[in-house]
Amino acid sequence: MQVNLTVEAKDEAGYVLLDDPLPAGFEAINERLNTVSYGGGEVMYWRDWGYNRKNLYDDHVTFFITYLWAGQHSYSYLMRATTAGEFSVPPAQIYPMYEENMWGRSDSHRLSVDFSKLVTRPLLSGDFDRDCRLTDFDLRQVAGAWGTSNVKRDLNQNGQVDLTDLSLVSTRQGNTCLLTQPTLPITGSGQAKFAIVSQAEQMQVSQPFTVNVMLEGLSGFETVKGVRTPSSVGGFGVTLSFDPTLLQIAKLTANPMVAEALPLGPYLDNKGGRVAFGAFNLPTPVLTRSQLATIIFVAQQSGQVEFSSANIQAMNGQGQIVEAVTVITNAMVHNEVYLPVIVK
Ligand SMILES: [Ca+2]
Ligand SMILES: [Ca+2]
Repeated sequence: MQVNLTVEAKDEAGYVLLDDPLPAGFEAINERLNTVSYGGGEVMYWRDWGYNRKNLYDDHVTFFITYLWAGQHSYSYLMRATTAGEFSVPPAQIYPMYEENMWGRSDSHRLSVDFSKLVTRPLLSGDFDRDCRLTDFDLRQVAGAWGTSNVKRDLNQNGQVDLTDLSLVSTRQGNTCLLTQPTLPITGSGQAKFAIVSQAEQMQVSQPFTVNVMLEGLSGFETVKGVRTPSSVGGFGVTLSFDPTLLQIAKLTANPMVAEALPLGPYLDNKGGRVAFGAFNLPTPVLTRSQLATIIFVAQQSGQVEFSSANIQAMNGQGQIVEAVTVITNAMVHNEVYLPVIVK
């Protein structure tokens, strides 16, 4: 449930602490969206929330307010019933930390938790650890199952865990099962262009040759905190199929920048002729013509090499799916080497 605290301040005050004890049988829920971060990650300004810091403890919640203007102010947090029963709700207190002549408190009252209400906790799709909120933890559960058909992580039930499932959690991060925050659309505008480039021009049986997976470019815009900003790549997933009688994968090396992000895969399946990999939460910006990974194949016999069903997905910096297009440079393995270029 949401707890709303209303403060009526007759005078302005500095360095104010609002302290609300939790009733026994309740615990506070960290909504994530509503916390203030200092350094690292995105910076929230305290005026956006009306306080500098919200701290959740086992038995109380505090708000620290650097400057409280005269007038009415509202503060809120979420708490969850953990036990059924009848509980007393102790009063909240508010006071400036360095002024003893100002002090305020709320009424105390009683609250009862019905056992039947307690067991019917609402479900939040994608909340894998059942803590009633969608966080980075839940996102990592999907990322860990990327490329598989894990039914529990396949949120849109289309038979595979891919970037769409990641986007479903990512764009709703911060949601709780009690209070749904506004969410972003799962699909964003713009187009990411990838290139699969066979680098070696001389390919011979039994010799390794290199294929580079590159980001060619990205068009479109995304809205970051209400500001229209050129798109950045936040994640991608690539599945390449090849003829395993012609080629075998020797090694896949991800660009260090990609390796820094949350990895998707890689899956190297020489028997099935498939290689799948990707990354999520890429540090931005990923520059145009960035190499995402290098795959070293070894040619098994002569013939036309075709990376037939390249399945590529891309995500912008907001976790939204954007259109992905691929340019593939295929190759021919021969004893006498010859390299045609086919553009898809
Ligand atoms: Ca969760
Ligand atoms: Ca899916």
